[in-house]
Amino acid sequence: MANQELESAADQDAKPRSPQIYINGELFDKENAKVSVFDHGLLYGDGVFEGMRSYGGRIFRLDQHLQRLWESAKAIWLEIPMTPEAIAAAVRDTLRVNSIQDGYVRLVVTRGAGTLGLDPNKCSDPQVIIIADHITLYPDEFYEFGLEIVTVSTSRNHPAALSPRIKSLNYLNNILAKIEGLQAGCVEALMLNHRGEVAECTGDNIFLVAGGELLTPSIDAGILEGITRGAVIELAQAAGITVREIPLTKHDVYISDECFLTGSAAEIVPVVKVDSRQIGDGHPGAFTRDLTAQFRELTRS
Ligand code: PXG
Repeated sequence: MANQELESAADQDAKPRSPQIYINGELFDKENAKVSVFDHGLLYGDGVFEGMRSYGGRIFRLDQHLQRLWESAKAIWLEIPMTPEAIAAAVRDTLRVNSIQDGYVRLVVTRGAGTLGLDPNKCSDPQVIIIADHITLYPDEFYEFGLEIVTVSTSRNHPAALSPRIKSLNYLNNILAKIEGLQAGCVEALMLNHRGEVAECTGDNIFLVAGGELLTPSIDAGILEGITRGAVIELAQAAGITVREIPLTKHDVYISDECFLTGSAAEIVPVVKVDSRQIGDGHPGAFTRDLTAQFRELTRS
């Protein structure tokens, strides 16, 4: 019924005036898309989300995003009140209604409105929210000339306290690191884990190239298992490049030949300076450029 509503909305008009936001089977103008101030998503960051890219009106690796959403929800005892198939259809319809081909989709599931106490059992209806928007990419020069990043003092959440594999609505860990990065003049920041090893950036996974091999922290370093990360690993392996998921230190980063970040929003972005040290020859390297070209091919095909 919800999807029928969406279908007809999509058919009626290709370009609505106001962006249409999906909440629990209904579409709302952006101005009227609201949730309760008692929603535990707001009060406690109690909920999960996905950030996905669409290319030519299709979500890149939607199945993997939905799987990760369900895994995040399971980890926090949140029951998503729809099937993956129904959410997939709602995501596609929301893109279509908003006439977005190449864009960004934020899929959010909150715990729902409850009382002013932590108890999630007091929350009645989880809110399923889908926002389709145009993506604001990093400026072109970041891709052409590479990024400078810094290691920040905020370490990644200890996996025993809150697993970084959960893509939860509580992003304070990453936001604090992001603020530290911005204060140092960098749009991305490198976070270490509880062991002092390289983990990931605030919204991106990290890769190094050293001795012709591709190196990246493994999931048990306490990182988000990025969808883009997975795609890049597959592309590299298909190209015959050895990929090693191993513990990495800041030192490994400093002496690497190439460094790049991956994420749904950023795709693949080269890094040419870390903590004031030039990486490789200070320009995006050949592995990074090749993998970027292959990733473009994959997403646009
Ligand atoms: N690590 C963290 C902590 C992230 O939040 C990634 C890695 C990369 O994962 P994916 O699956 O996207 O390859 C993320 C994802 C945004 C935005 O609006 C952030 C992400 C994704 C999409 C948009 O800043 N982070």
